Amino acid sequence: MVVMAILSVVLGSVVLSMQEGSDAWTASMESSTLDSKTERTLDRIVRLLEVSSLGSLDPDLFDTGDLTSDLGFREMVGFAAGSVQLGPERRLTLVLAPGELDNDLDDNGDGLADEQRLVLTETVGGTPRSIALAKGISELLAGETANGLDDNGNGLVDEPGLCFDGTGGTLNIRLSMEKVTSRGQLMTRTLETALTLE
Ligand SMILES: [Ca+2]
Ligand SMILES: [Ca+2]
Ligand SMILES: [Ca+2]
Ligand SMILES: [Ca+2]
Repeated sequence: MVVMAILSVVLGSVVLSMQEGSDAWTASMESSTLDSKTERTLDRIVRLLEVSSLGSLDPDLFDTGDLTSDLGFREMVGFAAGSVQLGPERRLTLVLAPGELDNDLDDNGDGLADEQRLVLTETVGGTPRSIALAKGISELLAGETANGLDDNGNGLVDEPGLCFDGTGGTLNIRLSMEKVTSRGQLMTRTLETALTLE
């Protein structure tokens, strides 16, 4: 009896520690998946914008305190007759995920409230074509709530989960992405970078 009891305690703790090890492994996998997804998304945005003309951006963006999550831009494709030639109009925008309404609730049942998608639209010959570049972008940048205040102290008020703002010839890009872990916890990653454009 005593041996059985000891054995079951020992086995129980082995099972428990295996379970804990497996949970820790899952959590670290989920964390690094979100890390790389956020990095990839920011990298994709940078690659689109770094070849774009500063003059093709809305100049208001470079006013203090102005920001957008709906950015129009045009790629520099070459030089002709002493001037820069620009490619077709492109636009990066955030749109609510399918099945989501803007109501602070999770309408489509993926565990995220009002999550956004990043969409790239290119207009060639008057015909716009859109593709979704990323899913799971937070409605607001990490640390912000919609209250007219700068809660996360970055100088921007109620900024969206992807936002662009400018200073001089530099475009700041900030991105928060989120997911729900297998244990039901909300996980968020934020990255930012600054691009100097010509
Ligand atoms: Ca919603
Ligand atoms: Ca949702
Ligand atoms: Ca802020
Ligand atoms: Ca706020």
